[in-house]
This record gives sequence, structure tokens and C-alpha cells, in this order.
Amino acid sequence: MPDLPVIYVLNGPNLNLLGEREPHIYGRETLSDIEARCVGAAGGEANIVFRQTNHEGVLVDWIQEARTQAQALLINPAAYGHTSVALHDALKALSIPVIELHLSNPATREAFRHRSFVSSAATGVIAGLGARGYALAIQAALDIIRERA
Ligand code: CA2
Repeated sequence: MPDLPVIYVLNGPNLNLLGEREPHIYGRETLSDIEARCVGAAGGEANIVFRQTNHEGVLVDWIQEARTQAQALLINPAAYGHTSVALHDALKALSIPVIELHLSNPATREAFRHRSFVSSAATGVIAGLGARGYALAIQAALDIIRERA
């Protein structure tokens, strides 16, 4: 049997606090709950590597790792999406599908959240659908992986 595809799901700063504050914006699910959703959405058809960091350089390292270790990458860059040329450059070096994720819809929020350095390096973007956006992104990534095979 062929190896299962690997999907990296990377989460940026402060997302470790999910479920503790601001449920009206980000929902009540913790990041562990969201990881379980991702594993469920993969339905045994992919191995999910799910990580969170508060450090920009660590995200860059993981994106570079995904070049050789993953068949798709999902990223909620959190605030770094609005600021980081380093994330943009690292993502541009990938040839696998990249899906940018946000729980909230930044376009409906403060002006400083309207710019994304990640969107222009992403295959697609899912925003504003809460935790279910992660499950939708896993399904989309699996579809794209199959299409490309
Ligand atoms: O909506 C998203 O997923 C965001 O990426 C979340 C980021 C925000 O900076 C982006 O504009 C949109 C913030 C993540 C912080 O998460 C917290 C969760 C609970 C309590 C405090 C922060």
C-alpha cells in the first residue's frame, strides 16, 4: 500500500490561547479540539502534522521542512500573516499546495488585519468560518493532492 500523504497544519502566535479568551471572535474550541477535527477530516487518508509556535523563525523552519516532508501545507499565520515578509518568502519556495486559514474574517476587522503577506503565496484562503474552516481546508488539500497525483 502506498504511503499516506502528509499534511502540515501550522499555527502562529497566541493560537495556543484559543478557548480561553475572546470566544465571540475565535470560538470556544481549543487548539487540541481543532487538531482532533483535522485528524477526523482526514479520515485516515492523510497523516496530519499539527503544530503551534509563538516564534516567526520557527514557522519559517517548519515551512522549509514541509518542502521535503509534506504533500500540502495549511497555515494559520495569526498576526504574522499581516506583518511577515519572511513567511511570504518561505511559502513562495514551496511547490506543494498551501492553504491560508483564519478562524475570523480579517477583512471585517481592524484595517491592520486587511493586509496579508501570506495570501499572495497561497493556493487558497479560508477565513471567517471558525474551526470548521480547518476541516474544509483538509478536504480541499486532499482533493488537490489527488488531482496532482
Ligand atoms: O482569525 C484568525 O484565525 C487570526 O489568524 C487570529 C489571529 C489574528 O491576529 C488574525 O488577525 C486572525 C490572533 C490569534 C490570537 O488568538 C487568541 C485566541 C484567544 C485569546 C487571545 C488570542
